[in-house]
Amino acid sequence: MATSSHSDKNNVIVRQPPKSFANALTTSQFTNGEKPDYDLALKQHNKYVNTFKELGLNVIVLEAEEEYPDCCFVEDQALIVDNHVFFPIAGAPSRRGEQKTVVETITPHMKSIHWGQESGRIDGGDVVRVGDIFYIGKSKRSNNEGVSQFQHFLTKLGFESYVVDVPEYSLHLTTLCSSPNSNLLLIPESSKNDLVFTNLPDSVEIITIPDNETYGCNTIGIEDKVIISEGYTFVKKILIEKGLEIIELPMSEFRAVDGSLTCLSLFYK
Ligand code: CIR
Repeated sequence: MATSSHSDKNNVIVRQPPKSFANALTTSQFTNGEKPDYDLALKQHNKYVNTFKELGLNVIVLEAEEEYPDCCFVEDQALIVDNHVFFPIAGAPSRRGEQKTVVETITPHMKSIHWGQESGRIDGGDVVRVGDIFYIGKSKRSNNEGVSQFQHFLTKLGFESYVVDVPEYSLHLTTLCSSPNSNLLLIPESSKNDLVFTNLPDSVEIITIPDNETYGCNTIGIEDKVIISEGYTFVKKILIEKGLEIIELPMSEFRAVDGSLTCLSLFYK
């Protein structure tokens, strides 16, 4: 989800992993450094795409770009808020060239277009929307200038936003948490004190997830359904108890390179 509201997900842009996927950037936050398997990643990606089709979304599949091993993580290349877009300068220099095709695809559908300026850095993975409040991660991939440019964009659109310091052990803010609907926020137990969500409304319940399911904290909410990563039993059980319908997807190959469910998609109305 990152920046779109739960009911605004009519169209989704995804990109298939390239054959060079084994060279994607990774801090091995969730693994022991194993390389991802391209064939399995493609199968997992196809399931991801089919899920959106089955949910009735219009799915736009971009072609893989071999020179960009991380190109399937389209979330990082555009911040779409109610069909207004902010194109950031991505934090990782090796990923900046991925943006061109994303820009060409999205631009015709947007009400307004805004560009990140030097020396600002921010990735889509740094942003979590909780209802109508935006939390912006100050992470390995963002800097104060990038965060403040995006906040300016949000302020002009009438949204409140707050900065959250992302701990060193994590890549992005979305790597650690998500808001599967406007009233829930999933956070791993040991990150609870590290992540400060200023002015979180009382209506939002924080669900603390055991640390061995940290990767499972990244989810995608679409209306009353939630897509979660396969194998996270606590996350699954608690979201079912909250009355949500769960769709589980295998994500092992994306997890190997620090990629979560939200990283693979960009939604717009
Ligand atoms: C990277 O390091 O940039 C990719 N391997 C993973 C990007 C994950 N994207 C995200 O959290 N939005």
